[in-house]
Amino acid sequence: MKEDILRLLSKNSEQYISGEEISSKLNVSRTAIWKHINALRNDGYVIDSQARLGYKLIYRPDSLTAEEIKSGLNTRLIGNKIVSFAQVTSTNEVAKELAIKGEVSGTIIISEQQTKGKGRLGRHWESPYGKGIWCSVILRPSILPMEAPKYTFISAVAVVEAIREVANLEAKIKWPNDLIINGKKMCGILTELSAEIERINFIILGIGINVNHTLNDFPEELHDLATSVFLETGNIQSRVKLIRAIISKLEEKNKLFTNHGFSAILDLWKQYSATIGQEIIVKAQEESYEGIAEDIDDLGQLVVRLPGGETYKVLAGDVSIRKKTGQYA
Ligand code: BTX
Repeated sequence: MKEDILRLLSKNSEQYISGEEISSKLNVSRTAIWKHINALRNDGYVIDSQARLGYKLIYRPDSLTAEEIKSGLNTRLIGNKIVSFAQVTSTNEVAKELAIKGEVSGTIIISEQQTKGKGRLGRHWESPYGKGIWCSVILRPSILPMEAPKYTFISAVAVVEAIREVANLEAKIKWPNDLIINGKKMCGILTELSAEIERINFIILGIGINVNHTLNDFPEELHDLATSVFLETGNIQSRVKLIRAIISKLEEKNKLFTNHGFSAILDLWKQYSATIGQEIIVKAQEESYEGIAEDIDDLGQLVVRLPGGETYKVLAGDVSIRKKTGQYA
């Protein structure tokens, strides 16, 4: 109902809309409308009310609520349902619980803060309140489980394009799951899978983006490793605009993948890559390999040209890229 009221207020943003009109359009009592308007005010919306005229929306906050994100969103699959929280342990964990209970494909879980944000391999992901975008998408694609990592690539391409469009910032993709700028991490993607041998039950696409962080919003150990859209552009960004753009791009890239195959995604991924052609060290489980990152194969594996001339394919690992100084970062 809050969403519907907000939609009506937004449509009439130049003028007042009477309680009576809202009441008849949405088929609810005037008292219920008053309650929802107050709830919206508590969420940070400024809504003026005048005795004879009704209500007028004056200001919308940059809050990552389902109502705010949904208004003006035109996607069919991704974000068809959005569940927003002020605080969760990890949006991936909440998404997983909901997916097990049967939540539909395309549902997004988003939170202003995560207390136990997860990176890969049990690492921690810093997710302070109100600064970033911490979200997870439930998907149920008809592909083989071994193809699930392709969704990390689809997401990376979508997020790069959204950041370029909204913030005019050229982030690059570091294989397999980071978006970096000037060598520092701005976004991480964590794709998790529930599957049987031949069938995916669901994929959880976890996306974390540092948006309006100042340096003080990061713990000291991340000062040299992490950055945010604000730190790179000097401008506070609308997180709502950015998440809407990400949702639209995810839908677009998911369609591209379905209709034209993974090679269409890889072509874009390579354009945005910070890894291909670089001297790298890749740590994969117990082993480390040093060489040139030559290509990505059609399963998303990194093809490394080793010093002896032979190539080695890595399915999962952490890459450090050699800088001009000779150091790896
Ligand atoms: P990763 O394992 O590649 O990166 C984790 C590492 O990144 C940490 O060990 C730390 O060094 C560094 N790090 C931690 N927090 C940040 C940060 N905010 N910015 C930059 N660097 C950081 C990357 O894993 C995948 C992260 C996915 C996060 C999303 S948020 C929404 C969803 N829910 C959830 O719990 N995880 C995902």
